[in-house]
Amino acid sequence: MKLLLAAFLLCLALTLNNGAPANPHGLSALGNDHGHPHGGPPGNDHGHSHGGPPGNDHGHPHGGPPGNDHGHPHGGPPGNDHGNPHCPNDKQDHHGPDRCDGVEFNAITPDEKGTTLFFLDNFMWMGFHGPAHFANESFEELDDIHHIGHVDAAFRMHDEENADDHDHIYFFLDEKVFSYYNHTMEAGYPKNIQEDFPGVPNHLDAAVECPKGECPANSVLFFKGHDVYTYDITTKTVKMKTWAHLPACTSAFRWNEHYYCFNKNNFSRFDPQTGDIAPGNYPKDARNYFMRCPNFGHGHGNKVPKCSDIKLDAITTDDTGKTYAFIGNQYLRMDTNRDGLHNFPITRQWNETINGVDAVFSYDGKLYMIKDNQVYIYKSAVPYKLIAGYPKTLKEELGIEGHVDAAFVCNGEHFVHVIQGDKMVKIDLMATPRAVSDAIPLSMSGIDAGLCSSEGVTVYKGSTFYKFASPLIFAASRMVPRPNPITSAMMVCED
Ligand SMILES: [Ca+2]
Ligand SMILES: [Ca+2]
Repeated sequence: MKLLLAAFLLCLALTLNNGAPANPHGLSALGNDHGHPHGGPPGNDHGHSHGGPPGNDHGHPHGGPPGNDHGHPHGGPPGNDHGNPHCPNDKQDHHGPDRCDGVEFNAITPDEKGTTLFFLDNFMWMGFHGPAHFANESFEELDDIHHIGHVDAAFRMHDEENADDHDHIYFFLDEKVFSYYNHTMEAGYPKNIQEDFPGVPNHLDAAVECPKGECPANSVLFFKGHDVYTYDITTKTVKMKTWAHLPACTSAFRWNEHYYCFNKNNFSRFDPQTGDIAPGNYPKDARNYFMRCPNFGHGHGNKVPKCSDIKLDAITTDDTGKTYAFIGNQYLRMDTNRDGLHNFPITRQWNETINGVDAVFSYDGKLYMIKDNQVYIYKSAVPYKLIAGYPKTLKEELGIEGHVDAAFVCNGEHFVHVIQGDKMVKIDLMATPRAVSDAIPLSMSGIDAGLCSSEGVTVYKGSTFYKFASPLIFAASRMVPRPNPITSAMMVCED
């Protein structure tokens, strides 16, 4: 009896581990997505050499799925995500397929909560690790109504102006389209594809959303062989192109603003406007990145940093609402938690800042990056382009000298607050020449980064942050408030 109980507890522990997001191996400066997967999404690879062996884009080994999309805390051993054959009640006992065998998915899409769904025949995986389930346990009508047994293509609608459709998951089966929200099918579905998406063919191979900013307009890319139908959601018009240079996508997936075309068990990162494959050694085996498989993934043994070891260099929110944190030669988009956090080399977006940054602020559609005594100004649009004539010196551009710890501009203001040691100076960005209008002694020093938003000022110091209602209150504060710890919900780190 005692033995049985012990066996049960062991199974329970293993099951819990299996349920945790993938993780473990790699990580990088900013860490991994909530602790988990490591290292690397397949994104990074531009062929730059920032050190490290091939395949390693951060100078760290990585590998592993791009992050945790469940928002679970992570943990769990690297490797085997298919459960434990010794546990009688393990969910995978229905003998579903094993994605570590090297499968060709039928479709891949995030759901409305940011969990990535992988479809194969009538099975579905939720997240980057864990067992397969029957797809009709989650999307009942796909099978009950249609009895087709597989999904041709799927995507998550991005249409913020249309709340009735935004974040809905669309599935394509033969000539039909299904729309789901929160795993519930919308009234009126399924429809014929042409009824909902005029000009888009039946029997699709793959589909992926492409929001405005990444495509010229909010769009969906539909793939059929090498033909790509770019469907404009607003005008309901289609443009067809043939991308013979890209493998025929049997599923397509947008993750952290990057686009992945899957073919067999491999994937290639591509440009959604041209179909050009990103630099790097594509195609790559999905098992090294998008799932946790024994003997796959790089960098086994590498650790996600502890949140208590995190130290930001800079943070800013640009005019489009994207929040970037910078650590070393890496950056992290902090407003994309829902779909998993992941860090990338800074040079991927800002070519010239190869040695990292000291402070970054956003003003008037531009990103100002300060490193040593240089100021780099980029237009805030992807791809970020250095404005001609930059970098310039701090003295020339802002009228100041010395090391800059942090800098921020509050919404709608034309003053930048620059923190240098234990003082904060205010500079009018509309004045020529630029000159310090105010220098205020601060009650705290050693600040690493600062951000101003509608919620006030947040300053980061080591692994903690402090909030103040406004720059004035921050400047006037004679008492250092209680620090808040940086957590794995904000950064790629382990609590
Ligand atoms: Ca497909
Ligand atoms: Ca700094």
